[in-house]
Amino acid sequence: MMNQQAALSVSQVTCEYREHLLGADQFVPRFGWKLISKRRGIKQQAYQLVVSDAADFSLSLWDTGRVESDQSLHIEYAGPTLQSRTRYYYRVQVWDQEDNCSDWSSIGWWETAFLHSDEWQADWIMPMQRSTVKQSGEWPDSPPVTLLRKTVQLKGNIVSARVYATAAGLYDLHLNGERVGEELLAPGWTSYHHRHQYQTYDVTRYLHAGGNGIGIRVADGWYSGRISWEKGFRSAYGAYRAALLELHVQYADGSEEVVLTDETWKTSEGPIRYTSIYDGEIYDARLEDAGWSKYEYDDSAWENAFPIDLPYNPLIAQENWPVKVTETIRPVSVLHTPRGETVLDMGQNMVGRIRINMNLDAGTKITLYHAEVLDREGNFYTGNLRSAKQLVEYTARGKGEDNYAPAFTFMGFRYVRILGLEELADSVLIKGFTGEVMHSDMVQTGQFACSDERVNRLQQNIVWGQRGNFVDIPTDCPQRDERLGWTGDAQVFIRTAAFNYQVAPFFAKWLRDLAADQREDGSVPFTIPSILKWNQDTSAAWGDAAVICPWTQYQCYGDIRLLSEQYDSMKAWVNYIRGEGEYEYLWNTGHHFGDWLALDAKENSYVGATPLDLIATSFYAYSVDLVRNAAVVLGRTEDVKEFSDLLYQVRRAYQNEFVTPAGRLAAPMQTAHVLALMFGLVEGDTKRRTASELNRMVVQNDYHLTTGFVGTPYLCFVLSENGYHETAVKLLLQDSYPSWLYSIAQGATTIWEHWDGIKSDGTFWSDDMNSYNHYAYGAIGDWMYRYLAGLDMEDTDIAYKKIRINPRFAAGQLNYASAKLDSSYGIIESSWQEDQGHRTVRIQIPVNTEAKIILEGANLAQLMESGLSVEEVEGIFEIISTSEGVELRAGSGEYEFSYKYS
Ligand code: RAM
Repeated sequence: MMNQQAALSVSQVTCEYREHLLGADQFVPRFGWKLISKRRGIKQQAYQLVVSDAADFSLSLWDTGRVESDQSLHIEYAGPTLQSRTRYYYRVQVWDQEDNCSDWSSIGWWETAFLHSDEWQADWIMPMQRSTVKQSGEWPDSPPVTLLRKTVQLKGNIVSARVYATAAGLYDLHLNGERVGEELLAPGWTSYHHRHQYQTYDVTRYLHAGGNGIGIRVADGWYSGRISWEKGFRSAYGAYRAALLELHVQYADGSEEVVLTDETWKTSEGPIRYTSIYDGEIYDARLEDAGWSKYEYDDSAWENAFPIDLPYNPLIAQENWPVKVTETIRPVSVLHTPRGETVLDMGQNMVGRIRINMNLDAGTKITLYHAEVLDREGNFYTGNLRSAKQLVEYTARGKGEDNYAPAFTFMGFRYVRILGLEELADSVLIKGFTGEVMHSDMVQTGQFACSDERVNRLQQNIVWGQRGNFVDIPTDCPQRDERLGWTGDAQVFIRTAAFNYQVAPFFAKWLRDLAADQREDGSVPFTIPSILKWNQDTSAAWGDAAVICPWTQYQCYGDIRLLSEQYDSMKAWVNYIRGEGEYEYLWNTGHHFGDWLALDAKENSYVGATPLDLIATSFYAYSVDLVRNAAVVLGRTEDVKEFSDLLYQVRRAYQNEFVTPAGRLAAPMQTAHVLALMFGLVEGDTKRRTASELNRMVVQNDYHLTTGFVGTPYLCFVLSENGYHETAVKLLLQDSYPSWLYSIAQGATTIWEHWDGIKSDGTFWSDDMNSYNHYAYGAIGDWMYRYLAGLDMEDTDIAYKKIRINPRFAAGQLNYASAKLDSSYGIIESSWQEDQGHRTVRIQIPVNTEAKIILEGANLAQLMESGLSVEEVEGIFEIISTSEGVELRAGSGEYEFSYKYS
């Protein structure tokens, strides 16, 4: 039964979302795979998964045998107990419904690190002297970056070597004069006292028999550096820097050698004189010695490091994709501003750093300032950075050896003002500087395009906003003295994020930090990891991230384990709300951000006009609803009952309080109407009235929105869902202020925090809070994929196993839209085109899934698929004519429908 001309094959295998995973600490990792076939209607009927600790599978550790199941995601390892520091290989073969068998998949592997934190043998070490070097009056205190080194003699034949390392601060690893790996900003930002990541490096190729040198550089970073806008606030986790490292070397004879951080390590300072997340880096290349991590380097003037008593139990293996340079960008031009500044234009508001690669004279001093926008006159503008300096001061080494990029910081910028090289020709400047884009190295999964180029630019801006703000945690902004994991922003954007990129490990890590930082009473801090000093910082629609994010992850990736891990945190949030209001079912107390930055806010206020208790109670209902759904999934029968009752009560309380007896929503704001419709708080006639009233408000406002952070993400959804799709599309295509396309017309290359970040006269919103890279309003992306292009799943489904393709055409406004998603099962596509009353809809459905396809305006008699009448076509197994068009059910495969529409 083998090899039906590749009828069915496994295109990708994963363990915990990666094909190869170095440094895992799950006791029970989970496997998944994607299948492809040229034939239609293919499903998996059975699988066989084999795990071995031998690359050739000569001995299998765990062999499931043939399992009759269509499950191809999250299959839990159930073999013998896994060992630490061991590589395991896995592969799978599958059978389809006709019992055709695939070949074995390619071989994936994962390698465990320390499965138990008490396996760590190394000491945490820190530099003895914390000399404080002040560079100039304006820099906050922070000593130069610490260097730590150690030499070791290794014996003969090395077959493999691993480093396990982390730092209290940020670190990078150097062996024998080379920087190891591409990870940046390691160990990442977590709630360090509870969960502190370490990294695993395969260092086999860096080592040799004989003398070897190991080096670690340690900076303050989020751990002990300046963080938050609160004046003078630093050392959120501790006023020290420390490193922890183990090198494990395996020899061919089976023996092992281990090198540990301890008091025999030496410490000194290097060329990085100052570094900070917000402020940038000061680097004196004349102090560089490439040999500092080599064996033969003379460290006799260095001091001994000292052990520091830090705990091991928070240590966890890296969970998220590491931050890396994912793209390099060349400047598009050099500008000479009216004020006489020399400014590089990168052509894109990007996040990362600038690399200098030039022939400079020794001692030449360059200063680079980074800014997002130019002012009305075309001058360089940094007012919106507030106290963040994001600058680089570089002193050249000379001799043609200047090649530098800051190591422990990142900047949000499009423009770079250069001081110190004014005499150089523009062409030399353009060649000498490169932008390095940095973010968590997630896999891109989504693509959206349509017939309006402005909307395509919007989609790109959303993607750039995601890249720039997914720097290990979901930040609000990447440039000013904030860059914090604001919960509200994350929850509004998560579903869009999960279209554009694979974000499962990214949000899993962040949600565990959320649970770790959640307070005893269940309240959720404003930002995660939590470092702001306010005690009572929680708000409706922000704290709800505790519920919305795990639920969305479950929907998008079917990650039931994460849902179950987060369940207590979800429940605790809802129970917190329950105890907060003056009355159990209404949340009418406390501080809230409300419909943040909405345009109906009072003069000089950021808080929109929609009543705070209405927003709080709406999200209360929504979160209860989702916790109840989670309880159903997790089989918590008692909770299902409890939360169903609670939901009923909260909805009733909402209606009593906010809906008039005649059925009108009392709060006349767009956002109030949006939430009522989105969260199912109104029904029947009241619902119809609410929708038509919302439509009226938008139309009367000449198709402009007034919504802020809370109402905007759902505005187009509720219009499309309630019979006003045309209005939703008009809102999207609106380009006068306020609108999504207004910023595009102003030349934006990322999403702005304010609808009027730059006003039509070219002036700015005030300096005090004005980011040009804030992804919240990018949440419209979700609607673009699901409604405009029509790529969605059934409401009750998870991970796109039951796909729903339902393009909402936009006659006269758009004649083409297309979305693709590389889902957990494989590529889904929904693309449509309209031409003179004729529609073509191109669809791709992955193996082992099926789709409901809704073709509005189609007439069965004329509906064709790839030139055949749909009734004759393979793969389609149900056809229903409805008053709106035709509904079909189809299995996997590629389809091209065409019809004249009415
Ligand atoms: C701002 C942040 C963020 C928002 C909070 C309430 O400081 O930038 O976007 O969530 O305020």
